[in-house]
Amino acid sequence: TFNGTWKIDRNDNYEKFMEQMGINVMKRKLAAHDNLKVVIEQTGDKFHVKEGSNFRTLELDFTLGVTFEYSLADGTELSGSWTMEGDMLKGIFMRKDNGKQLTTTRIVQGDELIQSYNYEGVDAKRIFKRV
Ligand code: MYR
Repeated sequence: TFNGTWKIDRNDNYEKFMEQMGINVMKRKLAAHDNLKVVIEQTGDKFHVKEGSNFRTLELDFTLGVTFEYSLADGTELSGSWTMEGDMLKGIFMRKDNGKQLTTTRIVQGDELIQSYNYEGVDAKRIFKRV
């Protein structure tokens, strides 16, 4: 289950990923230590997510398979949806500014939530621990 409070523990190749996203070095340095915390509440195919970081706090709702809008901390707007494949959440999002695709997955392994990202051939992971 994805339900619970998840706090960022470590990143893998996130710096390179952000660079590929076109984020400048100043913002990358800050974002690498954003203290991201995500609270996930799943009820059937509906999710309520609370996100908190050094940059912002926000809450959002989405339903599996239903397109919604999401803005990154730097203002980049995405549109897309999550679906469930087995135990894995798979997200396919499109950047509104350039039409390029960002894919992401979430999976729980033990006491960790692993979120993977791909953008334009660069993969990264952010690994969260259950609080
Ligand atoms: C959520 O389920 O938490 C909201 C929807 C997430 C959409 C995809 C997030 C991609 C984040 C990429 C971070 C990029 C930083 C350069």
